[in-house]
Amino acid sequence: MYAQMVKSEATQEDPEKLAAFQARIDAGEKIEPKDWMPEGYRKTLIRQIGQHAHSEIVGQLPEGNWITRAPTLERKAILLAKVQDEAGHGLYLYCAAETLGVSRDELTEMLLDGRMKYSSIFNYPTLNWADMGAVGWLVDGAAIMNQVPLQRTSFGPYSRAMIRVCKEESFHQRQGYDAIRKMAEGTPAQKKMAQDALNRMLYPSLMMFGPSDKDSVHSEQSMRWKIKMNTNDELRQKFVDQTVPQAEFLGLTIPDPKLKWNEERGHYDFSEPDWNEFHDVIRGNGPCNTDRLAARNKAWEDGRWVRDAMLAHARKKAARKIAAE
Ligand code: BYC
Repeated sequence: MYAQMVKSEATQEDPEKLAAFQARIDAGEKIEPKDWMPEGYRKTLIRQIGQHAHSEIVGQLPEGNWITRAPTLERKAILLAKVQDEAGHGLYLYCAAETLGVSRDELTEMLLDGRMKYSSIFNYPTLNWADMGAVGWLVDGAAIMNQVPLQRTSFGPYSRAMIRVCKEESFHQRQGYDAIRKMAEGTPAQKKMAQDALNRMLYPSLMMFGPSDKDSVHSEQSMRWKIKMNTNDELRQKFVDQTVPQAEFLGLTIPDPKLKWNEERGHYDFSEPDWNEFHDVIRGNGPCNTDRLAARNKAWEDGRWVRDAMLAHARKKAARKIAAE
């Protein structure tokens, strides 16, 4: 429906303006907030950037859950810094979305009442310390795989936000790999925990790339506009190809009996994710959807007095300034 709406808006827009806009995109120019843009382009960006920002914010919850239980002071400090970085990523992205004419409060309200999505991965629980390693290694690994090409996305503020996010995210991925490596090289019980975390996290991480290309609603138009630089399946394949040798180095087994190097394709063959599970999770029925939204709603309500106080202060300050003039 959304894709149809974007298309029908495009047909009502001035064809000359649309052609000139597409020519700028094709020439690799960046589109800036004050430039003319098709309404569908603006809406698609608000959806994707907003969803991405929400993912960063909700994504703090599964890891935040382990800060007080980190096994050493060093791991605690690293995890704390990482979770704070995710909050920062959310803010860069909300700022980029705001340049398109939507406020952060509006976006937040759409997240809280379920009108906007966030990444499916954050609806899975983090059960033990090995999961912290797996999140950094696999979840941040999948996120970077998606975000590195987005540094070249056509919308200037989004592209610039991605450049900063990717710098920090590569540290996140490495800290995760280091944490899981310690477990994989530890006692048999620790190695078992690392394998179990990989078993549970791999497929939800593969789902982060979105539905298969044949079912992706937005890919075609978004790629034409360079809002997306690759298809979902291209990035998923790249991620599998990168992850297999990393798992081998750890002495862990990829939980897929069909995994096999395909000489002809020059890629690994692997089993498709369970798309029923994926759709179920994005419809709100994953293991943690209710908890995640309840936590974000509570944080929003708990922070209301701070927002009210700051607004009251800003209004008083403005009134004093006017009175003094
Ligand atoms: N989860 O047409 P498609 C992080 C939805 S956070 C939920 O292929 P599109 C981190 C999609 O929205 C990293 N929903 O869509 C943070 C659409 O539904 P609507 C987050 C999904 O947009 C903290 C429908 O399915 N990264 O790194 O062309 C701690 C059809 O899909 C998902 C980003 O957000 C999903 N996995 O492509 C640690 C990257 N997949 O909106 C780490 C930016 C699809 O029509 N986003 N849907 O109702 C993108 O690159 C694209 O939006 C996607 C999907 C590749 C995700």
